[in-house]
Amino acid sequence: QSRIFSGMQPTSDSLQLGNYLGALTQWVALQEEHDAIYCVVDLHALTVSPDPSVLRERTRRTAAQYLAAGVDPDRSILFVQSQVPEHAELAWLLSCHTGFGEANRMTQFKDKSGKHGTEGTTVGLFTYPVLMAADILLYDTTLVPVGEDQRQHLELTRDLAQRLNARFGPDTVVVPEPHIVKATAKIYDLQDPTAKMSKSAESPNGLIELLDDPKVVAKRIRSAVTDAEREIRFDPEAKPGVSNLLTIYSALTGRDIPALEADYAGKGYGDLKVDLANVVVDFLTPFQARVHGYLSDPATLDAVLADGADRAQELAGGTLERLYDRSGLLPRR
Ligand code: AQP
Repeated sequence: QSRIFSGMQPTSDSLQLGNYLGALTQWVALQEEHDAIYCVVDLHALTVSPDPSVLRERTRRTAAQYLAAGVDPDRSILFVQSQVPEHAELAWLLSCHTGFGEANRMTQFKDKSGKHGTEGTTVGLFTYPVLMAADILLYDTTLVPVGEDQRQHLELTRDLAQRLNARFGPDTVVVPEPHIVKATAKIYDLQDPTAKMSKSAESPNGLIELLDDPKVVAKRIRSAVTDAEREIRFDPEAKPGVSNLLTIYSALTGRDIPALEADYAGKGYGDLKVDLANVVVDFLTPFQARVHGYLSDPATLDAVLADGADRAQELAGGTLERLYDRSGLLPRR
């Protein structure tokens, strides 16, 4: 039996379509067959200095979106990272096994700190991948469903796991595998279809947020950047904009790409965009109603999360104890 772990940062009021298609839909599918643990990684969100009351609200909103997407707290463990202190504790231990140069090679850090240069950034942003490794290794995770942008962080997690096993014995931690579904591994920005869609994109025009007004979403899809040809064909190299629209269409309807190409033979980009806008709005409308339902009862939502934290902590505590022991830390009694 595989053990699944994954998380997302509460860095925005809403998740975006890339988070949903790249990760969240896989989470929901995987919980059917496996033991799954899903986390709102609020400690990670601290790396971008959020306003405290905004962070709290976004943490609940993120959890509500997991539930609305179909994460089932009776089947999976659903919790908030900061409520299980073992995450931060293991991150310290792992940081003592991570090479500075190794951490320095993480491209996401370069992208995210780039604008301000390393002088204007925090140590937390730099060590973010170490905390992520702790999240995963704490639960003896075998599979981590993520989008393509997390592949390098997963590699670091695997390297750290192998290092611990070489140092402290082969059964010290489980070495996890990424679970990246190729078709939806990277959803692109509608205005810049060579850049990944991101919650914290500089311009919102290329972004589809799950909690956006459906009218705004439809307009953004209709204004998506395509190319100067007329043919609706899946070719990510030559036609990144059209290919991205086809990917989204296919993922939300379950219709495969060749079938969509056949449906749109002889039709124009405008037809594709109008139909896709309808598909996305039909998905978002009931999704948003479910999210608002969960958010209208924060006490129940908090109780679900607290219960998840209790269950997660039981597993995390055992792993941390094992690692502390093998590291030579003196037990309290
Ligand atoms: N565009 C994308 N296509 C496919 N998968 C994606 N993911 C993110 N963007 C896309 C996947 O969603 C999960 C979210 O992880 P995260 O919250 O830790 O943040 P991230 O990867 O940095 O995603 P964002 O949306 O771009 O957030 P910000 O702007 O806060 O950095 C991961 O599994 C990721 O692979």
